[in-house]
Amino acid sequence: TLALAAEAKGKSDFPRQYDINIEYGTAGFRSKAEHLDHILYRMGLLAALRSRVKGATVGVMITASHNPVADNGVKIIDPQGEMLEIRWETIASDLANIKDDELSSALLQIIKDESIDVTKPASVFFGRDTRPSSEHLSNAAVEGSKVFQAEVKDFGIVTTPMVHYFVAAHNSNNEYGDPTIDGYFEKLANAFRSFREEVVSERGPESGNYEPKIVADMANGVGGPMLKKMSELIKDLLTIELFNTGEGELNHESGADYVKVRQTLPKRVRIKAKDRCVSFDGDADRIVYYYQDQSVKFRLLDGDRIASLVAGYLKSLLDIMNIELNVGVVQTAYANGASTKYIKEVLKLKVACVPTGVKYLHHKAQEFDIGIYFEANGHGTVLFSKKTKVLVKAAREDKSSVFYRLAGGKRSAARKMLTFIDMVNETTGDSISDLLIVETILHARGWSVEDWENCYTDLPNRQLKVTVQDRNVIKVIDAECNISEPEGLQDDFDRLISMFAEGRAFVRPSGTEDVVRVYAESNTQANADKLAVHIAKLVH
Ligand code: NG1
Ligand code: ZN
Repeated sequence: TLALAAEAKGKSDFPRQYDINIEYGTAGFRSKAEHLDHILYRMGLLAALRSRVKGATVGVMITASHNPVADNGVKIIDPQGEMLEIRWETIASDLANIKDDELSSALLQIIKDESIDVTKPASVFFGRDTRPSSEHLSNAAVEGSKVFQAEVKDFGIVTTPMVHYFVAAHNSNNEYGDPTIDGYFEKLANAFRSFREEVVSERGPESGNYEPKIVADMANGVGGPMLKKMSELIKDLLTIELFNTGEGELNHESGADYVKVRQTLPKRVRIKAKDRCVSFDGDADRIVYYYQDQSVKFRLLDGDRIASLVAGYLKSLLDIMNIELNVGVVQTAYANGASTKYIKEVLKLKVACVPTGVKYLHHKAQEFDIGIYFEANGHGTVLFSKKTKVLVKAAREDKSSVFYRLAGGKRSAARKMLTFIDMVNETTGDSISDLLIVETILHARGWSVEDWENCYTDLPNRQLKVTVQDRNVIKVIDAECNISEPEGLQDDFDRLISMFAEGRAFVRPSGTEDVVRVYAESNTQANADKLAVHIAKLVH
């Protein structure tokens, strides 16, 4: 009867009006907002089933991240705050694309296939970004979950990583943190403060080249109000000057994606040379750093830089503690070749390369004791295994008197590492958490943004988008570094690439937009641009 009721309500209130096929992609469903009513309703239904399968709370986030304001999207968050299991992505896509009068039978089929006991309780957390369409779409999803008798908690306008956090914290019986908006801010702010106190008690208030001030572009998204809240909690430690906080159009000429892809300053920010700047994306799960040097040249410090900074610092703490762990950095083909080289050759850490999409990075990072994953676009976080947490806790209690001084340093490094872990949103990339992490490390190192940049020199690179008839005729292999279809195209690429010094290039169909993405890098910007244009022509 539940399935029949769901079908009736779907037909009457959230009919499938557009005969467009839509797939659960890199980050859930993304489309024009007006095409999504029935998708959201059905995802509300599905989330309630998913919750019953797992016997735990799941999350639903309504956002299209960095995409234009007219778009929207939805993704389901699994109980530990991770992305929906890949097998269920197919279930979600199938449910999204059926006709209205097939809904009841499709739901019954899922219930049967997954042996779901519909009499069991279900619980779903909701969050949404600031898009004008988000409230309506969120209501559609809430309706779906309610029809399937789930207990619903709507957090309203929050960042994507906050919803991941709420779900994980709630399902951990609050061990991971308090599953509330205040709980989230307190956890991160307290860790930021404790870390600072540890460093200051060790070496005094002196902080070298580090300036406790940043300029922040919020892309007119949810980051605006949320970072403002964080900034009030830590204002004695860090001054944050906020721009694009919601007065203008979402993601328009601003935000992490705009800055990263165009390699330029966002509009409507006021900065001076050498100011340390950040941009968030629309739902605040990405962050990039940048500054303008003395010659007014734009300098970007992207996700690869953050990964190398974090990896280098955590390794230095492990060295002090004298703990051997399997530490690795997970990247995608978009990672700048210079960063990969630096991590392997200077930091002497492992690097793994996986296909685009947080789920792949996250899973791979779980294979390490400390797995640092970042997409070049600034989405990433750090994962710590149980073993790591146990060993570091033991190091904190090390009272060996023979090497008392040594043990003191070890204990302090262990305290720092544990506080650091508290500052990290281990469920997914989180602009606010990542910002606190970077600021903490720069302060601990006594580094300016230029000192940070001096670790290595990026290879000039260029990204382009190409519109083609059907982007899915391109089939990629080797973590998207090569293509297998259309046949022969990779050979053409290889011939072209070999003509460019330090040349590297690849293409892949986007999972969130109807385009083929082109990436190229080479020894000079002119060469990178040229290589990208030539590759784009071959795809066209
Ligand atoms: P697609 O459109 O599949 O390239 C983009 C980003 C991903 C990820 C998703 C989700 C690039 C090149 N791609 O995916 O890394 O962040 O959006 O938002 O930045
Ligand atoms: Zn995002």
